[in-house]
Amino acid sequence: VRTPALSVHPEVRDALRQNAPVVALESAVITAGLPRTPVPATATLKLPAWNVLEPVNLELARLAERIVRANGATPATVAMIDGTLHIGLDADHLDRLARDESARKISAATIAHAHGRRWSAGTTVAATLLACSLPDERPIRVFATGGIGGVHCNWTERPDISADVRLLATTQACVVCAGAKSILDLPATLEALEALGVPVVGYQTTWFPQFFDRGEGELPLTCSVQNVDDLATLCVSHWEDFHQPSGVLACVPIDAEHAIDTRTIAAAIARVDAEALDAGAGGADRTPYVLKALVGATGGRSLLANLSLLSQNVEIAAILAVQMADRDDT
Ligand code: PSU
Ligand code: MN
Repeated sequence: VRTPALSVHPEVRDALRQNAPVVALESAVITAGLPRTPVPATATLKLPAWNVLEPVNLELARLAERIVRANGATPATVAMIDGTLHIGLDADHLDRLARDESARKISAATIAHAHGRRWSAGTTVAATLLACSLPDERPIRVFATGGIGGVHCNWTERPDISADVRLLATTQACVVCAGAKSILDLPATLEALEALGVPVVGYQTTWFPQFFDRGEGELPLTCSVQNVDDLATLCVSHWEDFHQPSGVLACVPIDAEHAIDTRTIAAAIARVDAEALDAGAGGADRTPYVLKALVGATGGRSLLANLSLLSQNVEIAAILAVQMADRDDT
């Protein structure tokens, strides 16, 4: 029997059919972005119903779904389970994926191969965006993540550009993030997005947020909105008025309390990134390696920052999805 390529969770399917709000969630953060172990220090974040005894990656995945629901939308966590691309996971899938040491990371270029091999894997922003367009009912228009992939540093010597950029250019979805990941060439990433027609919109900021850092005074943005209502208006105009095939990148700066000044971690980031390449962790393995090493190098602060910005982005994405669904009714 052939493994089905796609499985849309009945709850997600119903929500899509009824034009009810749905938020897509990526899962590379579950399989490769966060510790697969409990971390007692995460208790200080006082996240709702957070269980410090459970692995951080699993708790974050559960928390993201709770936040989406609490705001009146349906979560659609995307992941590959035994070769089938799932849009919406049940509790058992989520549990298995988070605990699976052999789970991989898949992007646009590797998804069909992983399907053929019946692998389980977390999906990057690229692969999750791909999934957003697949349901027969209607596409998913809102998606929350931590940071997107982009153009890596030293791209002139060693080109490394995430497929996230290409899928952002070709998918009509609003990706709510805290900027691009901290190890990238951010000016080059912004230029690539501009060239491809992806609006980069600051949420209550005129600066490009830099993941751990709020980015104030660094890279100016031409587009900014003060509230979710204006963000929804911009998205709808981008797609409906101007028929743009591209996504919208909504950038929410990390909260000031958990922000880490780029200058204090730039050296650590450069060091662990060089280490990653020396250790042969190139390609898709590069981010997971760097993020893990960075938690050690910052005494755990980068982990708290990551969890804080993720939950914030998910909340804004859920509110956005609800607003966009309300407009569809009219
Ligand atoms: N940013 C982070 N942590 C991550 C990622 C981004 O701070 O784990 C993941 C996202 O899933 C993103 C992916 O889509 O890394 C990009 O990977 P690559 O550069 O291999 O395309
Ligand atoms: Mn890459």
